[in-house]
Formats: sequence, structure tokens, C-alpha cells
Amino acid sequence: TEAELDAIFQQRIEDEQKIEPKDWMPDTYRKNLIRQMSQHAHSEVIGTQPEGNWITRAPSLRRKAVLLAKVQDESGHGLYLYSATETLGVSRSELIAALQDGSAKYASIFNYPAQTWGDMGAIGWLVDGAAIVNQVSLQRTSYGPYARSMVRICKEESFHQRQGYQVMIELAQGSSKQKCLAQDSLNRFYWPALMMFGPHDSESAHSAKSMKWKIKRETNDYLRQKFIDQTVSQIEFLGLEHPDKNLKWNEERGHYDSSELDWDEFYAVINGNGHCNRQRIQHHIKAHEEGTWVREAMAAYKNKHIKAQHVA
Ligand code: FAQ
Repeated sequence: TEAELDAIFQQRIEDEQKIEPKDWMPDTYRKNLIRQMSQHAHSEVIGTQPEGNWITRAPSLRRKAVLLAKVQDESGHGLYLYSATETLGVSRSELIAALQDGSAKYASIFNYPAQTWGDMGAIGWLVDGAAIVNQVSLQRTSYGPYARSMVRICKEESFHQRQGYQVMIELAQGSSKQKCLAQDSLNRFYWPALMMFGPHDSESAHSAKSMKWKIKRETNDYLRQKFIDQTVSQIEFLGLEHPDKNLKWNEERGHYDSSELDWDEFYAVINGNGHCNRQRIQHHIKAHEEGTWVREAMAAYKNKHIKAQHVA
């Protein structure tokens, strides 16, 4: 019966066995995974836009090459994640349609504009930094293809994080104007980076089930706290001011206490009303339409080969 299958499935999860594409799984597990993994894939792809915008304006050839490689990596992450999601029985075109009609979300952070070169430093350092904290924990997620994609993605994200921090070091140790640029980018990206971890655990619709199924291994608040704690000494090393004036070490908890986030802003952004939501989706639709001939050519080429095989 369904209840027996459910119990066997949950036991496999408890035993830390990976669930593979052809294994039986509850429909709700499959749906929740498709939701999270596809939104993760969309984030990687939409996430290329803020930085892609600066490739032509990088301050040196070396910086341009590094940024280009980073943006290319993010597109690659999108591809691994779409492929991993397709193993759950959904097609790439269905996933893309859900992104474009607004029914699937992507990380809120990518709806903030990248206004200066300093933002390239702050995004690599803070946004990739927050992504790593989340993704390291997802290396142990219960679904095999997702877990394996995270291993490779985390390696690449560490390079991204370091290139961003290096941009910040150069700016922070440069002229007073450069230092101001670094401080301004830190001030703008710090709060949205904290929002990447999602709502408080008490408000998180999916956490309880995702934790039970070990899709998520740590909660939103736990991972956010980890990121807050690790970022303090990185800001100190740069000699910049911490954007959170209420930040205070709490001896008893062994963590930093910090300001409450602006949750109205968070919900406005995830519901489509951030600075760049419309622009990001319009750009995606335009690029997708411009790529129609490539998809058609690939399909025609495949059909030609199938026909040739039949003749032979
Ligand atoms: N933005 O019940 P929960 C990257 C939505 S890293 C937008 O807590 P869950 C690398 C959530 O989807 C970024 N929406 O949900 C990179 C749900 O909506 P739904 C991608 C958010 O899933 C760097 C609702 O709120 N990383 O791209 C956000 O248990 C630089 C209720 O929330 C991942 O996706 C948000 N911040 O926990 C690329 C990691 N937070 O679906 C380029 C994998 C929540 O019901 C450049 N994902 N929502 O309509 C996860 O770990 C989880 O999905 C969470 C959310 C933690 C994001």
C-alpha cells in the first residue's frame, strides 16, 4: 500500500541512503524537489544578468577574463541543475515556461541592480559566499543527482567567492574614492544577501517537510546565522564598517545578535516587485526567443540522423 511504501521510503531517508531517479518516491517529495531544484536552476541563470552587465566595463583585461569565466560557470550551474531536475520527470521547456510566467521563483538577490564595479566585488564575496553556505549543506541532500551537482558547484563557487573578495581587497586598500565604492557596495548588498536564506524558520512553508525528507539539511535561520558570524572578520580584515549597527557578540549563544531584516522588502521582491524583476524576466524572454533558431536547428539535425539510421 501507499502507507507501506511511504514508511520504507522514510526509513531509507533515515538510513542516509540517496534516492535515485528511478526509485519510488512520494509524489509530494518529487513535487517539492522539482520546486526547489528548478528555482535553484533559475537563480543561477537569472543570476548571470547583474554581473553579465559589467563584462564590457571591467577595469582590466584580466578582470574581464575572470568575470567572463565566472558568469559562464553560473550558466553551467543552471544547466547541471536543469538536467538534474529533468530526472524527476519534468521537461526543460515546462520549467522555463514557469520561470517566464512568474509561477516559479528565483533568488530575490538578483532583482537588485549592479550599479558599480564595487558591486562585482560584493556580489562575488557576499552572494556567492551566502550561496556556498547553503550549498555546502545541500551536498548532503537526499536526492542523488542534486547532491552530486552540489559537489561540483561548490568547488566553482569557492573560486567565485575568492575573486569577489579579491576585488573588495583591492578597492578597500586603494584610494579613498575606491574605499568608498567598496563600503557602498557592502552597505547595499549585505542585507539582500542575508535574505537569500529565506524567511524565518517560523514562517517557512516548506522547511518542516524538507527537513523530514532531508532535502534541506539545515534550516534557513541556522544557515543565515552561520553566514552572519563568518562575515564579521571578513569585513574587519577589509577595514570597512559593518552595515549592521546592532551587531553584538552574544557570549551565551556563541553567535552574533543582529538587526531584524526588512521582511516587507523581502516579500515585495519575491512577489515580483523588486527593482529589476520585470527587466530580468523580459531579458530572459528576449534571449530565449533569439535562441529559437538554435533549438530548431538542433531538432532538425537530430531528425536528419534518425531518418538516416532508418534508411541504413
Ligand atoms: N528568494 O518555505 P521557504 C546562486 C520562497 S545561489 C526568492 O523557506 P524553501 C549562485 C520559496 O521559494 C541562489 N524566493 O522555502 C549564484 C518559497 O516560495 P514557493 C540560489 C525565496 O524552499 C551567485 C517561499 O519563499 N540558491 O544562484 C527566497 O524551503 C552569483 C517560502 O520559503 C538556491 O536556490 C529567496 N531568497 O527555502 C549565481 C539554494 N527565500 O516555492 C549567480 C536552494 C524563500 O512556495 C551569481 N534552495 N523564497 O513559491 C534552498 O535552499 C531553499 O529553496 C531556500 C528557501 C532556502 C532558498
